[in-house]
Amino acid sequence: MEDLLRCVQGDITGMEVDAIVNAANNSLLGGGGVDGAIHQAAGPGLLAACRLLGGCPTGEARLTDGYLLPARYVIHTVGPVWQGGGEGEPELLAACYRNSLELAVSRGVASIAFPAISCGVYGYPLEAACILAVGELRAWLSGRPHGLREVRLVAFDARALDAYRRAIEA
Ligand code: AR6
Repeated sequence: MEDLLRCVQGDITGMEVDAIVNAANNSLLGGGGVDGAIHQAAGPGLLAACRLLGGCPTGEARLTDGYLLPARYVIHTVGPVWQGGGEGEPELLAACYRNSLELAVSRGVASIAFPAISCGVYGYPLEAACILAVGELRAWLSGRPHGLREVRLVAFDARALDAYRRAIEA
């Protein structure tokens, strides 16, 4: 099971996996950060598909095709805005990981890449988010049959890669 979960540093938009996860906002109509990069790389077809979805509540996930991306699918999830940790942020972030995996597996996805959801503009503390992501993913993967062969945690910089490495090795 440990072989399934790995971390890499890079740009998620170029990754050759079945699905990449987008750290979106409630409108699903694009934004900055990884969301902006994914929309830019996927082309206008992605925004047109997102418009039909009618938004997404925090903690939930929605699926579209990947359009011009190497990935077949984009799974859009909405992480919590960090407000100090007492507003249900850990539970909502955990739900993002679980709901994204459930949606992926329902479409037969075998490889999936996650960005550090909520760790940019939304301000979730990086170390805590990486520990939560690894714990939630491990628990989910060990709890059911799923068909996944790779779950990739994508760090955009060296600091995030270190945080993922520490969380995976802990
Ligand atoms: N590949 C991988 N990771 C990336 C990339 C990339 N191309 N670009 C940024 N990251 P953020 P959030 C990392 O702010 O905190 C958007 O405007 C980045 O370094 O993209 O969930 C949405 O529309 C950070 O570690 O997402 C929402 O309004 C992580 O991705 C809001 O930002 C997430 O940073 C969501 O905020």
